[in-house]
Amino acid sequence: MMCGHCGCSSEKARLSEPGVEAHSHLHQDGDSLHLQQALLAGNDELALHNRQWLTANQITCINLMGTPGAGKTQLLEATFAYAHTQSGTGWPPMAVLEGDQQTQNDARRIQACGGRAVQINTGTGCHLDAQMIQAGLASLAPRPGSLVLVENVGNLVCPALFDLGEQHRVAMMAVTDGEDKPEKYPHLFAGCELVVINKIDLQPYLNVDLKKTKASLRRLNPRVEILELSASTGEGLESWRDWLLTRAHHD
Ligand SMILES: Nc1nc2c(ncn2[C@@H]2O[C@H](COP(=O)(O)OP(=O)(O)OP(=O)(O)O)[C@@H](O)[C@H]2O)c(=O)[nH]1
Ligand SMILES: [Mg+2]
Repeated sequence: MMCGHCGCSSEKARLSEPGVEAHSHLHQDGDSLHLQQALLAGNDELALHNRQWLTANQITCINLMGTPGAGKTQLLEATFAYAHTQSGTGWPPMAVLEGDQQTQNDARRIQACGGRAVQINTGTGCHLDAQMIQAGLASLAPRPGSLVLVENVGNLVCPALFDLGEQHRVAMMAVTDGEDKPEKYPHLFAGCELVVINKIDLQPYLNVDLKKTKASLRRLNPRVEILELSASTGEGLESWRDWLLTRAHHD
């Protein structure tokens, strides 16, 4: 599936070998715009299929997008650890689809926490798409009633364009990313229900002004929820748990 804006092709990327040209940008002429629209429409059709399958199986799917290194995997690790300490108290079965260009690192991190995870490598691709999620779900085979957490490729641009069939979108940034990320990358932050601002344990060492971040978020997305937390220390994790469990299907 080709990215309609930067032109990267994850399909080509998965088949590519070392040394193959990595990233070719489309020219924004009339023909390529047609091509982009067709590709995005193809993605939307598959996303609809995924959503119908998820709903039929009472599975809640959350698309976690954000900056590289924001702490997406660490939040998922912390979520599994938290659920483990509270087993039997409202947590559904959980499983993870991990998206990265290369490496199995993040799936291994989730598995080390006792979680089920499948890694999707996008090669030169900069985002997950509905076709990858369809294949990932087939391999993950989540139980009916599960919560499936998708960690998208760390990137604030292209993941926002691709519907995966998820029911909920979460954007994540860290205090170390700087307060202006929502203004610079508005599409992703405008299109999510929740923004997680991570690494608040580091705030005392930085000059970052989170009031500015939150004001930009509210301008872009007046109904957005904002959670400040530290996936490392566990501060704020109760609110994340509450947010997740409110959205999860219950048997
Ligand atoms: N101080 C602090 N460090 C954190 C926190 N969360 C994550 N980190 C650190 O930030 C680094 C990146 O964390 P990851 O969980 O790998 O980030 P990610 O968003 O999954 O990164 P990519 O998958 O590469 O996009 C690691 O060294 C983590 O230990 C936090 O709340 N506080
Ligand atoms: Mg990660």
